[in-house]
Amino acid sequence: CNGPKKPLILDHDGNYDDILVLLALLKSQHVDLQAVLITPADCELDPAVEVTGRVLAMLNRTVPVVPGQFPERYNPFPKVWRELASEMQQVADIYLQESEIHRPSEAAHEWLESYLGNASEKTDFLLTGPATNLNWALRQRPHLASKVGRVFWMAGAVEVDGNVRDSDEPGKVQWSDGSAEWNAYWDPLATRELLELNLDLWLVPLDATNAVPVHKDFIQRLNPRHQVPRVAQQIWAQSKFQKSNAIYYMWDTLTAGLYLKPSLATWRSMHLEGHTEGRRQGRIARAHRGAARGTVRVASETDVPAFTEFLLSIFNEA
Ligand code: AGV
Ligand code: CA
Repeated sequence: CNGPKKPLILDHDGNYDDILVLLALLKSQHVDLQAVLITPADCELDPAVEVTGRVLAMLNRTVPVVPGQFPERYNPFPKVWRELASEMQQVADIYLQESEIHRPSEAAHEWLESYLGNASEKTDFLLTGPATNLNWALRQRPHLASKVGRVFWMAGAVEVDGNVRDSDEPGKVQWSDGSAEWNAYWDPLATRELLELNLDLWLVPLDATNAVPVHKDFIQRLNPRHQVPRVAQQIWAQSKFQKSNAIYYMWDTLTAGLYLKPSLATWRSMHLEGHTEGRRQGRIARAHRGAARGTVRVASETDVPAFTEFLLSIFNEA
């Protein structure tokens, strides 16, 4: 897609692939990044803000970095995963210069309300963590939905198993039967409410991301002679060979790739709803027929080789 750059807000939650998404968007020619909102979900907030600021500084960008707040009720991510942002900060300490971060004093959802209120055109959203901030802003001021363009969200598991497991943090994940995906599970109410907002929502659930585990050959093809692909290579290597031995997928980078090039996947229209109670909380499921819900586009089959080449071309392009 050529033509004018599109305004975009990234809302991420500081894990490895969230930061990789930021790197990819900054290298893409087609995105005009307005702000980075940070949801304190799969990260510790301050290291996530710091790494984000350094990545922006590396590419000479002054974009607001706006920390979000915790919802009243949420299901915490495992501690070992939340600590990965500080591991990345150690990488940042070696490779990237310290940065002056432009950090507004309002919370992310309040910042977003005034941003959308002042916006003259629509802004797209890429959510690679829970949907708390966008949902809060639009609950507060529903008319601002007219300022929201396409929303791409990595969340949910529709026709496959979820990824919330008791083994993620033994003894702590007591509320899930394993049917939910983590981004949808962290703030189940925001998940339900966002699906009811009738947005132009493009969902990238585990149904699609299960096809893209991180592979060694992909990491090897990043060009270490340039700074951006070198930093990306470091982060991807950490993700693949992390201590916990969990399989790391290209959950968020697939979502960013599909935002930039939707034709890399096939999309199905579905009526979806989010569960908020009991052990199915956070599960995104097909809604009953006739339910008054907006239709959502759901990524189903990705052309994986084409996606891989596309992502490599973004990182390795001079
Ligand atoms: O459920 C996928 C989401 C993505 O946004 N996150 C990681 C990605 O950023 C949660 C998650 C699931 N399994 C994980 C996760 C793991 N093994 N390590 C860290 N985070
Ligand atoms: Ca994420």
